[in-house]
Amino acid sequence: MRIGLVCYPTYGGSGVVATELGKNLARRGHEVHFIAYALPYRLSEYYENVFYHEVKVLDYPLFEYPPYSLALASKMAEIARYQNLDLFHVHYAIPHAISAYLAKEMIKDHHPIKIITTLHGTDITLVGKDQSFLEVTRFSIEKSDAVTAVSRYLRDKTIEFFNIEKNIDVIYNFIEEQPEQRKKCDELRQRIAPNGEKIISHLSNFRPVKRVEDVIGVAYKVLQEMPVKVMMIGDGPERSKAEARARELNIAEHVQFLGKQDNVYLLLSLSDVFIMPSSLESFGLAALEAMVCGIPCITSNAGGLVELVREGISGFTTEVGDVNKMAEHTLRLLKNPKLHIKLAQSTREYALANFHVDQIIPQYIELYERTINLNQT
Ligand code: GMT
Repeated sequence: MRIGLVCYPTYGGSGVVATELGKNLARRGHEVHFIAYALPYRLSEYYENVFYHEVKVLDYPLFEYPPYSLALASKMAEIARYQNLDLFHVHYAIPHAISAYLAKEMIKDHHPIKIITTLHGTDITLVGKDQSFLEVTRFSIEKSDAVTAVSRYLRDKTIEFFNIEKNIDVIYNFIEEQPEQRKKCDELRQRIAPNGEKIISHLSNFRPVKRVEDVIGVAYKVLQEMPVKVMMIGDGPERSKAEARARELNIAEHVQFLGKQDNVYLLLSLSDVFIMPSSLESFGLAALEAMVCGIPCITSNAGGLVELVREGISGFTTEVGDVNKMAEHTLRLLKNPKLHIKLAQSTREYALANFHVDQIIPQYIELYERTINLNQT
């Protein structure tokens, strides 16, 4: 198949899923054309069967808001025609699904093409639900030839918010087995925790939904009982507040804000516990990435996280904002090596058994084939 993949190319779960999906499809012999405003950040090398098409928006003084959606639609139509695409697979509904619809309409007489939209979370739960985007989100979902959501939670919320009758397939986020990083880890671990402290980590884009201050709250409570080091990986609008909170609590010397990092698997592999206290999470890819490194996760029970974290097997969940309980679970794991070893193993096994790339990619391929064979609507 020849597939046009559209995504946000910067740091963020939806872009990571789209990029890894594209690379895996290409490895299986499909031709993949990424269409985005910048090179997706996990696509920096050459991959056979993978092509990248950059969307440029004309900068003209009249445009207070340069119309990216239109430039994208135009590029999508061009690539579909000249690269003979079979389908568009757009990640994150806004504005990608409506640009896809426009592109499809533009070329339908000479190059009919199908649209698959994958909903990732905030495109529905925050942005798409906003009055300013509600109608266009509903319309673009209805007009997609197939729609997927990354959890049952997200599927159900989408149907409820938008009163949608169309079928939405649930296809979970996926991971690949990570090579053993022990040697590199030992050296780096020594630098981060020179006195043999345990390491707690968090990885996100530091948006308000991530509740990064709760991670600092957990660290504070844990530090009352034992020495730990905390790695805060990523960057975003809430970072300064979290840094200030760590200073206020007088724990700044134990908390390192590492900013955006490329090799997240290496950093996650160093940790003993991963914390994700989000107020909303349609799936929680970062937690899955920690799991495959054998790191037990303490997360909130928001949204799709309960479909990912299996109590006592891959970690523990708590109510959103229950910092005390999160600290309790963290301490229990950090103070009990037997329990920690058991969970580290079951976490990894559970992640690989349920979310391995070889299980998930065929679900997308099957959906592509089914959608391409649908009668033209
Ligand atoms: O988590 C973010 O803020 C980034 C966001 C995105 O769209 O890039 O992530 C969403 O998609 C990921 C991949 O499907 C999911 O694993 C995340 O749970 C989801 N984030 C939220 O729902 C907040």
